Amino acid sequence: MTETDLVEIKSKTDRAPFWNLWKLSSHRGRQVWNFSFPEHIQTDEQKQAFLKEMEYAFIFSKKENANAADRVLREKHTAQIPHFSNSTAENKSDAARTAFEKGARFYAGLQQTDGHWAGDYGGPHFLLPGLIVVSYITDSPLPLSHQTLVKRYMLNHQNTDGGWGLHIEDESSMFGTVMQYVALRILGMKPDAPEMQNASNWIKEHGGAVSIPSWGKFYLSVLGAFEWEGCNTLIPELWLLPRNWGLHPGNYWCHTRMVYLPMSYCYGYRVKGTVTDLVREIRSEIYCEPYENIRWKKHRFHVHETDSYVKPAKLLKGIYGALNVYEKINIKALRKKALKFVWEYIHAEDEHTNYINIGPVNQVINSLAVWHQKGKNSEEFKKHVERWYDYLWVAEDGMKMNGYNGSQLWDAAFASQAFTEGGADKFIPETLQKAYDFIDDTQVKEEVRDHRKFFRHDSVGGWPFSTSDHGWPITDCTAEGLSSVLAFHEAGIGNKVSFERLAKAADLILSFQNPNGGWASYERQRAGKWLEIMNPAEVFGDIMADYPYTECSSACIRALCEFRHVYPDYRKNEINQSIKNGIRFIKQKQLEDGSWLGSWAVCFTYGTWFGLTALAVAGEKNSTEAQRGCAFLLNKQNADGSWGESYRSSVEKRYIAHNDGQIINTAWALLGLMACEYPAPEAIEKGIRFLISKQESNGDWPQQGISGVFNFNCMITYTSYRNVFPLWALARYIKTKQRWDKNQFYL
Ligand code: LAN
Repeated sequence: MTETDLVEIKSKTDRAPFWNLWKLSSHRGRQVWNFSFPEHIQTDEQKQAFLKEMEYAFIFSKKENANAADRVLREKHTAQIPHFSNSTAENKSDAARTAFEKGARFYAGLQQTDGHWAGDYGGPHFLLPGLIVVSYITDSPLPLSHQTLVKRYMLNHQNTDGGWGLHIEDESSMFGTVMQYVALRILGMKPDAPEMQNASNWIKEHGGAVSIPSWGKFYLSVLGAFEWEGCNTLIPELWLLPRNWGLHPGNYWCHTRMVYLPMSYCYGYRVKGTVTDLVREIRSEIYCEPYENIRWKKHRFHVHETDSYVKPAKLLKGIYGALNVYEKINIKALRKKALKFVWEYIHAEDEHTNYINIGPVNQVINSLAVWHQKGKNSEEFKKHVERWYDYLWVAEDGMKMNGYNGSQLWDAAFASQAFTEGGADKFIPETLQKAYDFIDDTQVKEEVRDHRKFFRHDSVGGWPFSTSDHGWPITDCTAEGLSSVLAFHEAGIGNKVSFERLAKAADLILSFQNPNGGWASYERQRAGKWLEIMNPAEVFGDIMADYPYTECSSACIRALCEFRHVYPDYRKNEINQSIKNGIRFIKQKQLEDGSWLGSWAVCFTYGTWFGLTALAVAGEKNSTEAQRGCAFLLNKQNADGSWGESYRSSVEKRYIAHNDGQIINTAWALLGLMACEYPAPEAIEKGIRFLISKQESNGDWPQQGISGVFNFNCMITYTSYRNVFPLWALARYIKTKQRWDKNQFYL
């Protein structure tokens, strides 16, 4: 099908009736998309024909912009929102106020009945195929309605060269391409379909799937389309090392730990699905030579250059060499003991998180381990499968797998702070009350069982990134949760979160701090940077340990400052000292040019907003560091008042401008400048004018480039950022302008 054919079909199909058959249910943050056929569709043939038609309603062109705008949800929920043209008010604060109110009302329209904001959290291309592979091995296919949209999503995101990247904006890579190819075959695409031909040409022209990175080798091995022999060992015995050895997996970053866990299970048992006819066909389609002739061992370290972000250290090769030898002689009793512990741990993580698991990768691989251990009909496996649906998201580009079970708490906390700062309680009080209730409900209230045994930091008092059922607390999510509750209380909204619970949050934040003053993401840093030489995942950077980050540290410092402001006597000396050490860390992380590198969003505007915010709340607005940070930002402003960074900034760790001004980067830069009360009214007003000019008539903002990132190389969608951050910047501008009008400049 050519591009013009697609456009024609698109305009012929009225999408809304199809989109509306997908309904999102929300309960305490749990988001699940449900589909039902219209009543008149009864027979299997009718259903199949109907799904074919539905697929057309999800055709999406990534040519101009690979980022969908979350329209399936948004159009349904905001259909009633009136459209107004942008304010042409002469008075700048009136224009900003109108834009804020319009934007806040729009965003309020998206709030779910349980108080949270649901949204697209897709982006990576290696998650969904992993699920499809596991659903195939375990003979637990998704419903046909879901399969149709999954297939459509993958086809929509195919690059013109026939491949797929690590994420939606990326150039084609072996990992992305082979994984989508295999998933599409499982979903029924025939190898002679033009899309599949293009994909297999890409794979073959690049030397075949033998050079897929290690995580791809893993998925193909369990499927039976790669041999375990071609994988470096995922030795389960590491779990038996003495706990205080750096190499013990209990010291790894929790995401790496929790992915390695079920991977080591599958490796230990050499889990492999039935080699079906389809698997045999796939074997013959993704390699350049006959499957039987492949010398697997040779390919253990073979990674195509398109995929090689982190080159394996020589030492790693040496260590693997030794471990691979051990693998031949592995001591049975030790292996048995290690696998017993691994299984116990998998089960504990399942229980701790109500089968959601910490993330999308271990959710799926745990499912496989549970299927292997307990069988398809076990309660445990069924509970796993139920949670697959918590990760699936429907947007106008089809069905994707979210990078987490959602960003519920995170989005609610930011929205609440933007709303309270702008005084939105005056016109949407119920929205704020419901957000408060959601945040109240989401705070962790109980410790998980055996948390020390399973290497968990304390949880009580913390906030997770998503839902209370998920429950892993995070440093900065705890901080944003605390800050938002304090902001609500100051605005006179809600009173259910008691002083004791706020103090517990502050306690937890204190306990998360590292000796160097900084905060990592989920835990204190447990291993040094040296552990990166053990990084076996070639596509991700800084994955082995949890390092202190500017963003996490800034959020914690701010929450502690705000807490101290309301409760000055609680653990006074410790909090003062903690803030001081935190600020020292923030200053240390500042780069030569005055900026801060962002690790969890794109990129220097994000990091610098956090760096500046920490300094500002700790009373260092006029420090040289703050001045240098602000000067950096001013230096990067575009002529139209905007800021804009390409995702390549994160990958290359240097400022790379986007072709267009980006709403989200602009908002972050403005928030940073205004947090420091930087006396640059013209620059700030120009930025604000840019934000207002981009606002759509219903109060939404357009979805531009992808804005989230992890491990520096993989991008992830934050659909809420385009609403929440401009709103927050407008709110702050309204206050700033009032000060300026009274001639109250900081300097
Ligand atoms: C997230 C999402 C939230 C994010 C913030 C809270 C925004 C950040 O400030 C700290 C780091 C954190 C918690 C974070 C870490 C990495 C995650 C968990 C993700 C980006 C969501 C998905 C990603 C996870 C690692 C994806 C699975 C891939 C692997 C390499 C395991």
